[in-house]
Amino acid sequence: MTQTEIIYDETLVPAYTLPDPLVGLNGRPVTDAADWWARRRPEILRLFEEEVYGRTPRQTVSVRYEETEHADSALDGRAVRKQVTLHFGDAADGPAMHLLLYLPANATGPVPCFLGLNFSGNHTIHPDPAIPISTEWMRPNPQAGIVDNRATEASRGSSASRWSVERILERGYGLATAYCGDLDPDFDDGFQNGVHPLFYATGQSRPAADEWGALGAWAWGLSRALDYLEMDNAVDAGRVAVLGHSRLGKAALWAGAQDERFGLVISNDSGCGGAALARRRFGETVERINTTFPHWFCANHQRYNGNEDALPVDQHMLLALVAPRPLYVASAAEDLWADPLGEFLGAAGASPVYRLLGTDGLATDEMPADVSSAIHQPITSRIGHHIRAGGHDVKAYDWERFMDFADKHLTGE
Ligand code: GTR
Repeated sequence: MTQTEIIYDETLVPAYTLPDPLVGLNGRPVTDAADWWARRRPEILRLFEEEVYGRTPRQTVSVRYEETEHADSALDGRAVRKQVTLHFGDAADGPAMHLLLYLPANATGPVPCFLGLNFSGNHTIHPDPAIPISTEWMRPNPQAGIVDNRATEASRGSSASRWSVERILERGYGLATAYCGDLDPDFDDGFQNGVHPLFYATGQSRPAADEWGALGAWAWGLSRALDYLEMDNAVDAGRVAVLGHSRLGKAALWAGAQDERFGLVISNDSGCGGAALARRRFGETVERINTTFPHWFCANHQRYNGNEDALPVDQHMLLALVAPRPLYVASAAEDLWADPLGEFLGAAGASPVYRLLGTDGLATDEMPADVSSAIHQPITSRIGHHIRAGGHDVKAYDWERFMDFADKHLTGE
């Protein structure tokens, strides 16, 4: 049924029953960890592939790594900066992802790293003049210096408030980032640009109904960035936290669910198609997201427009795919479009799988009476969570909590 009104009132959330992550499609309960790994986890992963994000191609493409820049003393001596381009496929003008890497200059060994895609080019995350302005297609954003879908010099540093670069370095972490549009520009072009065409079979011109969309391509790119980090001796690739905000939080979760090499997975305000339960239909709904962004999910996902109860999964099961690795779900109190409570309940719903696998999951199942009563009270069990005051954004507060959580669960410091 089409829902025209957006629900922003808890009393209007319809009654729903979540699929149980610990009961198979055939009704058989998961008895132990071995049963989870052998049977239920692959089943849930397949359901997300076929019904939600689309299948990531199993085949590989050739990747050529080109270090385009390296400075041992960047950011006033605080950082080592590296810029590496990953060229995908054999064509000279094929898709390429430009990875920017900052590492603490005073590191005495390989460092743990945060890895996340950015919305508008590497040059927006910091005013550092050594970062080239991205030449890729950008979504319109005149205030941020995007003109005719291209970045201008005015966009340099425009999202610096979302990346606590100096603090990350100070706390002993590296940061790696790339522009999501390097992998797939964020508009619906029938998947002619970006990395999708690299994988088309002969005669194929767009992904099949159960094949990946833009979120899938972004998640794939995060794994390719990790391939690079694994080869860089200055990085402790066993301790890479994949993270993202909003649509890129959805991509980070999908990457972390599929690729078990990620040591920690962090979602910031990821909302619908991210950490928030779809069945609540609070804020953004499946139909709304599939209509505004028809290229994000696979075509099969459209079946669930106004029909969330028919989904064989819900987003708590995406989070459960990260288990038993540490997972952090961050929300913002005023970001009702992303359904903060639905994100909390997604985290809580993943908890039984964490417990089955011998960890504590989310330390509370208690739903906050209302979002505002839970502001700035981070939970730091194996599934971590906080609700920040304010709206849809990434703030210094979020980064400090991510690093506290990484200190506890990723680096053990
Ligand atoms: C919104 C979209 C959300 C979220 C957000 C963002 O327009 O409806 O799902 O992804 O964009 O990425 O900032």
